Amino acid sequence: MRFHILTLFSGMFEGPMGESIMGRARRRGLISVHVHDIRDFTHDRRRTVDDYPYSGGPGMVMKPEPLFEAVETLRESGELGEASPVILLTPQGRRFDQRLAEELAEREELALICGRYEGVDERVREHLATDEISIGDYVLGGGELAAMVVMEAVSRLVSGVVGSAESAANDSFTTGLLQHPLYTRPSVFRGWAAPDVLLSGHHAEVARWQRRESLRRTLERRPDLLDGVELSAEDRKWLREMGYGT
Ligand code: 6GU
Repeated sequence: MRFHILTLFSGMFEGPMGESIMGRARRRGLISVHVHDIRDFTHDRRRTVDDYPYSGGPGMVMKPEPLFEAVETLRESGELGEASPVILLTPQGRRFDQRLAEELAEREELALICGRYEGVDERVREHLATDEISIGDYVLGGGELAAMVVMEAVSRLVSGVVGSAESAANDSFTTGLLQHPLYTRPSVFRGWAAPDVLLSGHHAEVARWQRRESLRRTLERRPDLLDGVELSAEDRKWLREMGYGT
């Protein structure tokens, strides 16, 4: 998976994209992150990337020319495929979730435009971006952190990036349920014992416990998610016992 980032703040990507999952995936050649400074696509002495809104009012608007030129330069040089999505990160975009991460992970390459200031000239949305994404209902100073969120969530779904296929498949949200509680050694910590079943070595019983606890946690914290989950007869029985649907 190749990511192209268009940003005014390249430095923001240096730390986070070099560590942990992303750093390891990059070193192993499973993903690559190419950060492009939008200012490099200006031509005036001041390297102007923003201007006043025609409508008046507060704040500045990102000018269209450097963004168009950046994307067109990448496309013409072959760095960015003609059909690769160009995603504008904006609070007005489609809400990012695991389903969208899975859709994006099927692509070979994504370009992410990080909006800054009060916004981006509308012609960028209309004629340059192919998609718009928001990472949630709150306001960030710009799209940089949102782009990193998208990149990390998508990268985890790229084959080989996360340790085992199983650990990605069992994620909260991939199953549609929140994850069950996890325990590690010591089996008793400050008098608080891990559930006996987990130490039993009885795999089928452990799997049933995990499923039941996933259901319990989802019911307690995110009952809205249960609507989208396929439930077995046993799942339904457990949920009834927990007071769901009664
Ligand atoms: Cl993508 N950008 C900004 N500026 N704020 C956001 C966002 C994006 N997603 C949620 N809030």
